[in-house]
Amino acid sequence: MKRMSIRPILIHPDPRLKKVAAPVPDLSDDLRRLAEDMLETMYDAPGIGLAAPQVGVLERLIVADAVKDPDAEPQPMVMFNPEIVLSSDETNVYEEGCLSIPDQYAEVTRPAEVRVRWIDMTGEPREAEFDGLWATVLQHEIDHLNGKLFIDYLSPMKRQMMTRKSLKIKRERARV
Ligand code: K2U
Ligand code: ZN
Repeated sequence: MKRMSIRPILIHPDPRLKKVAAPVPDLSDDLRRLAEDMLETMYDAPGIGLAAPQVGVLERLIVADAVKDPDAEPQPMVMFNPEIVLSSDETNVYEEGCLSIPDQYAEVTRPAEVRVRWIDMTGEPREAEFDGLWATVLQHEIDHLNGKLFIDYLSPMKRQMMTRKSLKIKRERARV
């Protein structure tokens, strides 16, 4: 059985990060392998979330593990075709980062609680409510499936500054 592999993460600006990802028609072993690779890539980064477009796959699949306590059991979450079906009026502010916009953080305000519907790894439909960091991460990842980045919530000035810095990092990493 081929072991899982860590996949390269696309760095902003990249047109693939701005596209709307296609719904997953139905589960396959390839999609399950992709989800496993995304979890391994996320933990390796390290990160607490990752969306398929970030590894160049324009399909509606996200993974997350928003358990920040290093001693706690990891809680890997895999969601195919996730949808937010309800979000609270109350909001939360969190200093977000993004593995596709390295080393830059900014405060983003989002609904504090969301109810999400998705298909899980076994192909079963699921529905649950999330609050706290889980709510933030899942909204951030689902935004990725719609070509939206956390910097899109910032002022044009701030967004431009962070894009320029990300481009600089991207070019440095591209040089051998
Ligand atoms: O790029 C991503 O989607 C991974 C994001 C997940 C995230 C979403 C919302 C708020 C924080 C993080 C991060 O880059 S993972 C790295 C990280 C971990 C904890 C806190 C901030 C950033
Ligand atoms: Zn991100």
